[in-house]
Amino acid sequence: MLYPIQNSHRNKLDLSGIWDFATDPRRSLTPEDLPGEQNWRPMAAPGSWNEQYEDLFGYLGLGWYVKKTHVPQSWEGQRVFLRVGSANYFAAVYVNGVKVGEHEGGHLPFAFDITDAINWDGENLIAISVENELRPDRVPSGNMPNSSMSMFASTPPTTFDFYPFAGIHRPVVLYTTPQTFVEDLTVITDIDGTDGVVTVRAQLNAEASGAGTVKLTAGGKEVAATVLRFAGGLAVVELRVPNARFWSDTDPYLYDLTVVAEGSANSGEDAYTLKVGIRTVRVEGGQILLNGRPVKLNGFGRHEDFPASGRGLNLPLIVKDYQLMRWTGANSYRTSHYPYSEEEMQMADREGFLIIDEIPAVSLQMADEANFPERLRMCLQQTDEMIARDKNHPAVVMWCVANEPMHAGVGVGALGESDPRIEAANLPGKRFLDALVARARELDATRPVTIVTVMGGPQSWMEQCDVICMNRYWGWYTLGGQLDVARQKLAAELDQVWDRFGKPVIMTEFGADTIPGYHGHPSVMWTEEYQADYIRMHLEVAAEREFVAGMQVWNFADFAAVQSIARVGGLNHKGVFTRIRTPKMAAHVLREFWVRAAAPVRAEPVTA
Ligand code: GCB
Repeated sequence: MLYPIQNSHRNKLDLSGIWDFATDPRRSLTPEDLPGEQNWRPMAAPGSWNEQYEDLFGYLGLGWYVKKTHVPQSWEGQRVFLRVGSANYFAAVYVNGVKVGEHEGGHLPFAFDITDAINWDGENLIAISVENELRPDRVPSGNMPNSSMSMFASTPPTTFDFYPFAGIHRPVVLYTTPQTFVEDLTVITDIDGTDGVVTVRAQLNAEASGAGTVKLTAGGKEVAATVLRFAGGLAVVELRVPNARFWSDTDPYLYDLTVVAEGSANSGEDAYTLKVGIRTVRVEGGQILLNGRPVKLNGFGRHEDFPASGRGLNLPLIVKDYQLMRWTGANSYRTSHYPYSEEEMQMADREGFLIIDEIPAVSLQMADEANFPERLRMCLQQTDEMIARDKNHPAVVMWCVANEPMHAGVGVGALGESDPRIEAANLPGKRFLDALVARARELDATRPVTIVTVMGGPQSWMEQCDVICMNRYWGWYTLGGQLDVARQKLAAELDQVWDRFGKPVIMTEFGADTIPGYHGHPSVMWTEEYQADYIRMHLEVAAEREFVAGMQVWNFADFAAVQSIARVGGLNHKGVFTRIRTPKMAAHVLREFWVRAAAPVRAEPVTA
């Protein structure tokens, strides 16, 4: 699933813009009748429909997006694909009334070969139907009879704590390739002394043989190159880069890698270029090693979320958010709770952010075994699709295959310590999660794999993880307003987990809801002072423990959640920035720890 690019062998036409949109709650529209007499209204794509119209806020049923486009005649003879960057949750794509494919699951791209459906002499009608119904057998799930979210009495009835935005969330593009083309590239990097070792696996779309080249350049200058010999459509080569400049969070240096597949009798030449960062990631004892050196993942859990655009790709927001994260001194985030846009991942490569990349398996209800087979199928598909999409990003340093799977009888974050007795009772859940961890490892042996666990959940669910990732709310959902006791509980739990597993620990969530502008002395829950104290307490406890390999605050910014007694104005207010990105007091605390503490101490002048 390579990102579509424009070069002299490939073309790309971005169909982002204002589309025609109509709801179809009874599913009565047929693609042959489109556009028809519907009540079409303008709808931006990418963008969630829920925030563009007040009457669509709660609508999760079927909606149709329609757009007409010409396809350049100069493209004739090439293969033409239609690619959707993501659509939540289920999408079907039609070209001139012909169904070209469908896709289940949000947040990941899908593409169909539409060459045979194209009208080269005139306009082409593209229609995409999308629905985001909440169902118990989907991932993530909704409309559960006994969801662990029931304590929030949520509307809509999700099992998770964010708004289930619906629609086309990332660009729809047409792109072309030659008949025989480079369908996939896998780039694996290693370090040998001061040399970089880059292994390239190039896969054609057909079992063709033939020749090609691969070249690595730095600032336009060639640093390594070799020939490719495709056999059965596959070529694997190794490049060596003497005195390589390694990619890291402090020096995110990127090379350009270009693969060329020579043309044949029935196909022109193809070429594909992607950015490559030479780096290694390993886990050793209580440390995560980037290029052999210990690194801490400091930053956030986030959401793709903003007024009006909803979960839709919002490029200025991406730039702004990276700037704000840098300002706090962060070097990392988790793509909670679903893979983020490809543009986000490209920014992470470029800006030097260390990413924990997560599939949409949030709040899997592990007491509900009846729905296991369907959910496992989806989780495996999402793992496959995420790794296929993101495997070449140096920024991605870890795969996460679940966030807070829920064991029987749990309320979100309501519990304290994990009780070892629940482990035996939760073996089916463990088997489910172990299967996901195994799949990620099978697909990519070069990155650590993890699942993010809920407070009070069975610790045995973390056994297979390379890094222990814990969401904990000592001092918020548990022991709210009692930061002194919370500090002791947190410290004790971190030490216990380290004793049991002997692996690096990342706190992937800790946070306190905070109404911006609400102050208190003494600091009480919901005030900016309380959030600042709560975060300071956590960072202090972590600083005393070398095995804590990262602290990711929940959340970077306030975000749209469900309506409930726990979510003021339908927002989760745990952001250190507001939803429109103004800092709360806590953002300054992060700077204190992550910028000032990290600043090099200036040597005092030596005086005689
Ligand atoms: C969690 C979830 C996250 C919620 C958060 C909260 O543990 O992983 O999705 O938003 O707690 O604020 O309750």
